[in-house]
Amino acid sequence: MRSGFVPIVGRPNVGKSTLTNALVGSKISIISKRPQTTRNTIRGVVTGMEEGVPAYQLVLVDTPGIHKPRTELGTRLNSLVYGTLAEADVVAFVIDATQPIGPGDRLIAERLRQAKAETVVVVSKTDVAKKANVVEQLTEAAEWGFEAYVPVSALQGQNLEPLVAELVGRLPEGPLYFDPDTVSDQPDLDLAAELIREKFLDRLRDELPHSVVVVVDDMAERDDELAVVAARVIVERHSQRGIVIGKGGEMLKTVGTEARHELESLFGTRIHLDLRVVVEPDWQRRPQLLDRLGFGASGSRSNHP
Ligand SMILES: Nc1nc2c(ncn2[C@@H]2O[C@H](COP(=O)(O)OP(=O)(O)OP(=O)(O)O)[C@@H](O)[C@H]2O)c(=O)[nH]1
Ligand SMILES: [Mg+2]
Repeated sequence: MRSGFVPIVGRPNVGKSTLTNALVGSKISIISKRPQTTRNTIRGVVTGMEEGVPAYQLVLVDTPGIHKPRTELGTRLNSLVYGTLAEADVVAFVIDATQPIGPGDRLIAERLRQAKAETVVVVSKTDVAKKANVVEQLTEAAEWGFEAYVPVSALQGQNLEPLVAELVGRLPEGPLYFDPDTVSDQPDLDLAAELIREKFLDRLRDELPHSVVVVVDDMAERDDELAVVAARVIVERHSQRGIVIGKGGEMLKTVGTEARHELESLFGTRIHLDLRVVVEPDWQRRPQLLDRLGFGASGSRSNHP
């Protein structure tokens, strides 16, 4: 059978995580309208079956958007992405049909050429882009000379089959890396932390979303019907703590309720969500603290290294 690793790379906000979830058919990676949402490499597994037997296995690797870093965290995230190219069998390079191709895209294209990775360019968000713009993007991107170009709408699930065919066709012969029923190798605690962070991203403004990191310290079943999830919401400054908690605790309550509902449907049990807001001054810039939060200088991130 054909199998292999497929990093999904591109600028922030182009729709990499939405595409990963659409291909996997399950929400394994969080989404927001803000750039720099994803902060980890998240593996999503797509196993194609034929007559009850695995015919191929794509191990997709959702990655953080490659950007000009302003903090130590940003630098680490970019190198995390470039690190995934070393284990890539094929790369899916996502560009956004609603935005002109810019220097950020060209830089990534250049890095992919240097890495000599077989690359399929994905033009995303075709549901909202004008047809003429999609054609323009395809024509301009074609100058990069990569292996294939596929327009898709991840949100509406359009044209995903041709994309899968292009990726699978370029995989080498290989083993079944994951059980066919597996959709992701992400630990439950990490997924829970991300889902909580997603709810903050929806509600917070300006630079604040970038200042928040969530760590789930414990998830314990109290009985058959209730699990207790204890999470720390870490911010960079005392003033931010106030905003995250909100007037009379309103913000924390709203976000907590939204997160709880999603965790309950994910884990199929009632959840008691215990959120604590903690200040770790300038955590995005402090190497040792980043290590402790699981953003290692290299390798994949885990809240529980
Ligand atoms: N209309 C439309 N919107 C999309 C599509 N794919 C993604 N989006 C939107 O684009 C925004 C960014 O999507 P993400 O999937 O979080 O983008 P990303 O590339 O993973 O972003 P980072 O993790 O920040 O690098 C969200 O508001 C999505 O709803 C699509 O196919 N159509
Ligand atoms: Mg993402």
